[in-house]
Amino acid sequence: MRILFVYPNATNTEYISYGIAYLSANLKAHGHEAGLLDLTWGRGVRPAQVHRAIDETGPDLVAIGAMSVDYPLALEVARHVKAYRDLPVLVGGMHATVAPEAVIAEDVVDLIGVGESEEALVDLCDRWDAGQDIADTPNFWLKRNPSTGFAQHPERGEWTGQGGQVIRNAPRPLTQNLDSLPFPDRDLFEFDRYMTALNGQLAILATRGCPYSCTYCANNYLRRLYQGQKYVRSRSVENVIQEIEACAARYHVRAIDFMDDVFIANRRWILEFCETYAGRIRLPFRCGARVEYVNDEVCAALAAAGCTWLFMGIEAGDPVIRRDVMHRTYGDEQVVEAFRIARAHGLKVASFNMIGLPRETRDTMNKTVQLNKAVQPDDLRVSIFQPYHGTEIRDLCIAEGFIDADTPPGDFLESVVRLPGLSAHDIEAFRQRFAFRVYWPEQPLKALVFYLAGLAHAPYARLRRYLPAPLVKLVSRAFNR
Ligand code: B12
Ligand code: SF4
Repeated sequence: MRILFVYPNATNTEYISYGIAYLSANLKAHGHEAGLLDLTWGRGVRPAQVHRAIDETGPDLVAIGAMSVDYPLALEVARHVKAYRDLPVLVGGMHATVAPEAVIAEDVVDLIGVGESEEALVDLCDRWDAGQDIADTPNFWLKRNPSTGFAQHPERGEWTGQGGQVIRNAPRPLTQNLDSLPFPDRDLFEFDRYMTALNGQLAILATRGCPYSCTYCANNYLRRLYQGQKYVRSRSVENVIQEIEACAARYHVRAIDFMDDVFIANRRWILEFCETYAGRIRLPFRCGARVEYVNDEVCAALAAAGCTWLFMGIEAGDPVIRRDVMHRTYGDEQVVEAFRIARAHGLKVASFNMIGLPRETRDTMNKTVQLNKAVQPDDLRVSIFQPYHGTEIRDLCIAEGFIDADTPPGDFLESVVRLPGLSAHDIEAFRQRFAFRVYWPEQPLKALVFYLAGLAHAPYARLRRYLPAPLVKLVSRAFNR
C-alpha cells in the first residue's frame, strides 16, 4: 500500500514530525511505501502543491499528522485533496487524539487515528492490501458507507467522507517494547535541511510518556486514554546510542537534543545512559528535567557525559496556582535548590514558564517573575497559556467561564482566556517585559538583549515565513543553543 503523509507544520518550526517519521519507518519495514508533502518550508499550502504530491506519489491513502496548532492547515490540505481526487483522508496525531469527535465530523475526513499508531497503521494497511474489511481496526475511527454497509473501501464504495455511521474503535495497547520499533525515517524529510537550520542539533526521543499528569498537558489526557497500562516507557540505552551513532555516521551532527518529556525521570536508566554516552558519543547534549529529579548524583553524571543545558519547568510562581490549577506540587525552595544543584555541576539551566493561566492575576504573574529572579536562569521561555482539548485545565476553564465550550486553543501567540482585569493585550505586554524584569538589574546586558527579543518574538513568529531563508537561519542558530 502507498501512503502520502502530510506534515502541515503551521508554525514552520524546523523540526521534523517524529510521529510521521516513526510511522513511515514501521510501514516501510512491513513492505508498504510512503511519500511526504512537507509544508515546513513554505507559506501555508497551495492547491498545486497538493496536486503535485498526489501525482508524484500515487497514494492509496493520504495521511495527515497534526498537533492542534497545525489543525486548520491540515483541514485546508484535506479540502484540496478531496477537490482533486476521491482519495481516503486519514488524520492522526495529537489533535485527532484529543479532539476525535470534532475531527471525524469533518466532511473531508474519512478516518482518524487516535493515539500512538505505529502498529495500528501497519494493521490497517495490511488489511487494506488483503481486501479485508477495515471497520474494526483498533485505533481508528471511520465512517461506514451507508450505501454499501461496509466501511468505506476503494473497491466497495466512494470515499466521500460525508454522512455514514461513525465507528469508534478503541486504541490498541501501547507498544511496550520501544526497541521493537525501527528508528524514525528521517530520510522521508529533507533532513539535511533541518540539520542545517538547527545548526547540527539532532533530536532524539528516548522515552514515551511522563510520570506526572499536569492539568494542561497532553500526558494528562493520554494517561487516562491508556488507563491500566504501563504508560511511561524507555528504550534501552543501547538502542538509543545505536540510533545516535547511525545518525552521526550519516548527517553532520554537532549536538544532541533529547526531546523527551522528562529525560531524567528514571534514575537507574539515566545513570546507565550517561556512562555509555560518555564512552561512545561524546557530543554535547541537552534535555528536559523536573525539579523533583534533580540531585547531585544525577547532575554529576549528566555533566560528566557532556550535558550542557537542562530545561526545567518553573511554570508558575504562585504556589496555589501551581498546586490547584496545574497540579504541580513542588515548593519554591525546591525550585531554587534544583537550579542551585544543577549549576553547581556546571550545567546551564533554562526555565519554562507560563502566564495567562486561569485564576491568574497581575500579582500571580509577578510571583513567576520573582521566582525566576531568585534563580537567575541562564535562559528562559515564557509561553502564553492555551487551553488544549482533552486537558483537565480546559474543563476548569469552561466550568469557571474563562472560555466557552467551543473556544479553540489560540495560535500560542495570544491568550484566548477571559481573565478579570487582564486582557490578551496585557498578557502579551507582560510577556514582552518578563525576561527584562527577571534579569534587571542583576544582569543588565542580558536584560536588554532579552527585552529586545521579547518585543520581536510575536511579530517575528508571524512574519517568519515571509522572511528570507538566510535571515531565519541566522535567528534560529542564535536562539538554538
Ligand atoms: C518533541 C515535541 C516538540 C518538538 C517537535 C515537534 C514536532 N514537530 O514533532 C518541538 C520542540 C518543535 C515542539 C514544538 C511545539 N509543541 Co510540542 N511536543 C513534543 C513532545 C514532547 C513529543 C512529541 C513526539 O515527538 N512524540 C513522539 C512521537 C512518536 O509521538 P507523536 O508525535 O505523538 O506521534 C504518534 C501519534 O500521535 C500518532 N501520530 C502522529 N502523527 C500521525 C499521523 C497519522 C496519519 C496517524 C494515523 C497517527 C499519527 O502516531 C505517532 C507514533 O506513535 C510532545 C509531548 C508528548 N507527550 O507527546 C509535545 C506536544 C506535542 N507539543 C505541544 C505543543 C503545544 C507544541 C507547540 C505548539 C508549543 C509552542 N507553544 O510553541 C510547538 C508547535 C511547533 C510545531 N508545529 O511543531 C503539545 C501539543 C498539544 C496539542 N493538543 O496539540 C504537546 C502534546 C505537549 C503538551 N503541551 O501537551 N514540540
Ligand atoms: S511534567 Fe511536563 S510533560 Fe509531564 S505531565 Fe507535566 S507538563 Fe506534561
